[in-house]
Amino acid sequence: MISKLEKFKILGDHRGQLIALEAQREIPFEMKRVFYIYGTQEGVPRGNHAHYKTKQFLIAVSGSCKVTLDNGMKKETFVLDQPNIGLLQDAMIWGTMHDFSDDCVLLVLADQYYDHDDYIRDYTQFINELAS
Ligand code: T46
Repeated sequence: MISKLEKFKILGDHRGQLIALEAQREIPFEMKRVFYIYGTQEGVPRGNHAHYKTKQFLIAVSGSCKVTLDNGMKKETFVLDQPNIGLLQDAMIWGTMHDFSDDCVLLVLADQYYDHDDYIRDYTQFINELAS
């Protein structure tokens, strides 16, 4: 199994819903960076890369999208369609985010600061790195 969907507790009451995510509890690492993707174009995927070191936790806090993870041997596609569901993308896992709904806001929590050199953007290089 490359990863699995994690379900968070919803702390709701008559005023609405609230979800709390804490480092080393719901999120299996210390967070250093948060970014979010929205206003995506129909049929245009994002990602298509792996990271040497960075672990990421992905949550569609609005709308839905799919995430395909690939460990070089097999691929699994996950549907993120509820704000109380998250998915870990570990280091050295190729990830592609696709099939975004118009209203999708994809929140990403990461354990590393942004580093251009942490990216593997070429799939053949990714496979070679796994083998080395
Ligand atoms: C991922 C998917 C879901 C920064 O300056 N800081 C950042 O933290 C990030 C993530 C990006 N950028 C800059 C780098 C590019 O000039 O923002 C621009 C777009 O980034 P990128 O082409 O990497 O966007 P995506 O959607 O292909 O990938 C991003 C993340 O990089 C990636 O880790 O999983 O979102």
